Amino acid sequence: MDHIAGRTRTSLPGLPGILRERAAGPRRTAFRFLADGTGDEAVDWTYHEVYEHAGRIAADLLDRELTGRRVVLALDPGLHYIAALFGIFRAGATAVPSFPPTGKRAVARFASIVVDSTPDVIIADRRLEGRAAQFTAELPDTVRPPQWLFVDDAYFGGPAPAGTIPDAVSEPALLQYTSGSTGDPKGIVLTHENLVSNCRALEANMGYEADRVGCTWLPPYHDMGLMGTIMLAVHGGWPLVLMSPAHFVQQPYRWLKAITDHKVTISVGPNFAFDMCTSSITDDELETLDLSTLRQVFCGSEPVSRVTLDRFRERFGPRGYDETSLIPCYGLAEATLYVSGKPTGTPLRTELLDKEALENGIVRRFEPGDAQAAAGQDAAPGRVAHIVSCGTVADGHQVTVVDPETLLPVPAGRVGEIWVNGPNVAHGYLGRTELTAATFTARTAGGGAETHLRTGDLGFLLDGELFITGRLKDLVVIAGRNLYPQDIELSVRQAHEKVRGCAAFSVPGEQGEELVVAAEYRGTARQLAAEGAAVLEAVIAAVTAEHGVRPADVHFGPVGAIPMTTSGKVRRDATRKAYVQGTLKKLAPAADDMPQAVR
Ligand code: 649
Repeated sequence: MDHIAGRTRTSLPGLPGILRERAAGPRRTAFRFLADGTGDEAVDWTYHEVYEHAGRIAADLLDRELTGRRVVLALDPGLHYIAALFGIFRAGATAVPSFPPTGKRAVARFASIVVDSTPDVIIADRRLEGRAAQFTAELPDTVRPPQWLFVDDAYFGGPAPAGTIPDAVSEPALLQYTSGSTGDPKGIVLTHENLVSNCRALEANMGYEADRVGCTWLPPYHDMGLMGTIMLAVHGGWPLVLMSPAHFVQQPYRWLKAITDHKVTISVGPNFAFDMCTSSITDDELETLDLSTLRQVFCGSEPVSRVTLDRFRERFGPRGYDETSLIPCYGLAEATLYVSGKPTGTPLRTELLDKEALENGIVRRFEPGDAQAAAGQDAAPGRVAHIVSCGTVADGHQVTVVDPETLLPVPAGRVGEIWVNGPNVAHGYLGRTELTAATFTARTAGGGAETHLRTGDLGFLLDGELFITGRLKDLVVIAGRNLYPQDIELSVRQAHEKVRGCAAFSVPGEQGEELVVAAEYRGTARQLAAEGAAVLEAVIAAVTAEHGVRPADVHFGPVGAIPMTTSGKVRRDATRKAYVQGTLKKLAPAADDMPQAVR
């Protein structure tokens, strides 16, 4: 039993306790940060160093009497981030993982997190010192101005704090902001029990391996980069190689090179990361890669595409990548992170389903023997849906698939909303009683006392495996058909090479809901004026042919016009709102595009 802040706890020791134990053991590398994205500027920290550095932060926070208060983490990804995180835990405060407020979008989002979480302290890099006062001044009057704690290498390298620093543990441990909307921030309250239970559920999937080494470039302020990598590595006691998301995005090769160089056995990325590798890594770079050490590669956070995985395997199979290591997985921050994943060592499973039936919520295999189905998605784009299994539900958890209207569990073979029950489910959103009750403690109609998390995701269970088909809120319902926007968006992107991002959604029209497609055009307004008719025609033809619905409008905007979450997901609801309000960026002739004479 731990004795914490005057209370007796019978619960698990928690991650701070686990770090303390590892710090007291033999000096082993906990984290290796690739400061420039390559092996040239690698910095290693042992568990002991992490613990000592966390102690400095904790001492500072304790001086300010912050036990039980909230502390926003506004550092860049890296070792200082991890030290500060565990320092906040050690001081018995609640960590609010965030990012440095630099750049217009980041400042707005950061401010919304600060306003909602009302922290006492913000921990930032000393380079931000000059800008802090102005940031504080621009906060609304209703917010008590936070204090700032600036840190850098000198801070962490300075003299050890005087006296002993207690190991406190707060409840809650962490406030996780969803990556969605700036205008409506929602802070998910996570306890130390949630964090540990998530690690245990993942470990049950992963199994034990003596020589495990992890690698991540994911942002540490998202559930997948924080609970999925940093905390999991501390919990499991294996080393983690880190680089910043920016270094990955600039050159995806660095991710696979780090896997090669450090003999990485476990890594993770959203679907888009696999596409980025396949399309950007050159033949010469390919020659330098050895992916044969990989035994677990998690792929989650957005729909897992069969096409993406096939292309990745074709490109990297010859470099030792074995597709059995790929683990499609599903989860969400409201469930700390992990809900389901393919069991380690089993083959990938993809179901070829009748698309029309799926639109009506029915799971029916596309008839085998049909030559088109055998030839794959491209041969029968309008009729087959290739859905990759997200594996089995996490140990100790239950998934119930529920009809979102009647709130009754759906019969087998039907699509419904995914409801989750188990210890990974968080306690709610900070300060949002009604939304918390509706989201975190839902009950099925006529069911027992059991409460569930409503995920807002659609999917089905088949042979005990979970398949995700889309998001309830994003579903485009036209003339009684349920269209999945991501399918329409794929057709739009493939319709013309100049189309980049896009969002499909519906708006009320004279005869019911109408389909609207917003697309980012890779070119100038003048180019669009010249070839616009052809692009428009290609988009309309593709959507009509492949989905049987003609878009009522196709909106073209510049690259960057479509709102995205900080983790790279299309924000269809926000796109629709902007479209309806007329604020969605449109490609209009810019001064540069005008002929010289009229400028
Ligand atoms: C989902 C997180 C799931 C998310 C990840 C397990 C080093 C390397 C690896 C390692 C350790 C060290 O997106 C992640 C589990 C990682 C283990 C790594 O181990 N959270 S979110 O709150 O930002 O968004 C949730 C929403 O994303 C969508 C759903 O709409 C969900 O509500 N989503 C998916 N959509 C379709 N298919 C999927 N597989 C989806 N997963 C999430």
